[in-house]
Amino acid sequence: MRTRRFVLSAVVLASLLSSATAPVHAQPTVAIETLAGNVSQAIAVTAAHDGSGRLFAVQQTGEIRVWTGGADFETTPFLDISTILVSGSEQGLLGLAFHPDYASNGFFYVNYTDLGGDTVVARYQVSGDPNVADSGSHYPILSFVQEATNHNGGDLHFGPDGYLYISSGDGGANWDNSQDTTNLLGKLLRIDVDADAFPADPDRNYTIPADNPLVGQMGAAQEIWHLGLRNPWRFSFDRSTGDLFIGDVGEGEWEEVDFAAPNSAGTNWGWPCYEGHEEFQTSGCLGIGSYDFPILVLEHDPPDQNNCSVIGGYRYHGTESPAFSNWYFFTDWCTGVLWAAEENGGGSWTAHDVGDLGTFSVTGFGETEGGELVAAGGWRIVRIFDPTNAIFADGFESGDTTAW
Ligand SMILES: [Ca+2]
Ligand SMILES: [Ca+2]
Ligand SMILES: [Ca+2]
Repeated sequence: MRTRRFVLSAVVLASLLSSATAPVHAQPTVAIETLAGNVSQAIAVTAAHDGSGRLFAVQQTGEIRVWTGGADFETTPFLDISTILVSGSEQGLLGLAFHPDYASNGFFYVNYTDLGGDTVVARYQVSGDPNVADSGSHYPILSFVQEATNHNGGDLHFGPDGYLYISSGDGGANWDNSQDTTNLLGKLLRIDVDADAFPADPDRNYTIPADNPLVGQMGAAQEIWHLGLRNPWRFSFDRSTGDLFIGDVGEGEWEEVDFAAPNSAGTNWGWPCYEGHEEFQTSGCLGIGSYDFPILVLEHDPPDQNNCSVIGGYRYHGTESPAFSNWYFFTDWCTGVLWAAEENGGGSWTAHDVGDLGTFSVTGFGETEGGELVAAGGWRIVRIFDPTNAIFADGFESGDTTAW
């Protein structure tokens, strides 16, 4: 049976969850508008950082759609891999990241659950048409077995160090995977996709960075960068500082946002020993000092708004909404509350309810090339901006868009 011990007092929790503590800066004023529609089951959005200003929406069903600045996404998908994957619930095309040198090499990376339900990270390349990828360019990078359909993680991003980071859930069948350093489940992985250290294996095409924390440890999966995660559905790097934010979806009580400074490796975020700050299943666990704890938590039970699945977002460093600077934006899938959080100093954070994204709507945030905040959900991509400061550039005329 599950045991509980409240590590944090109710007062401390209140300061994390509400405006009980005075903010360092006034909380931002937020407007949310549809940027472009005509997508379907959109779960992620990202830019290629090739100077084109385009956005790419990931449809869970297996298509990547491209937006070139109009009212809608292009009708022809950038890529369609719907025939090689299984989608629905927590499966499908789950993540997309463009190579830091995309403008010159045309490489991008996807994370999906294949027809057997297992996780595949693969590379594709753009075709001669910048708005269409070469569907025949599939090149496997890494794959691993999923024991159940859920808890697949699925996000991927290049870090400021040029390495590819991949979030993986505990697999869904065995919580203990997250503490097991011999497998890739329940981890944040870090690999170098620019070389192949496994020439005899055609399905494994990357190298292990020499400073990964488990390099040289017998039997360990050396791709591991951080561990102890349950289902890190969405994570991001701060484009200015390199700080890492992970939204780790909780089990029954606590949603959490985890934070790591640049280049800190081997952090253990505690699952399944701890859920949020609470003990969960501590049999066989290490001392509490071996684990790191979230900077922000959201509770499932009333009266805290029935949170169910945190959607990790971004710390803003764009130019159109200066009042957003340094605020970290995130939400919860079930409540749709848009939270803006800032560090108070000394590692404590305060989150404020600054907007309403709608219930069961937004499943991923993204940034434009210039660092403006956007989000993906269902049939559209929305932009999130400060209506009192925003510069309506590049066709982002508020009068042309549908209110959220
Ligand atoms: Ca799974
Ligand atoms: Ca190989
Ligand atoms: Ca945790």
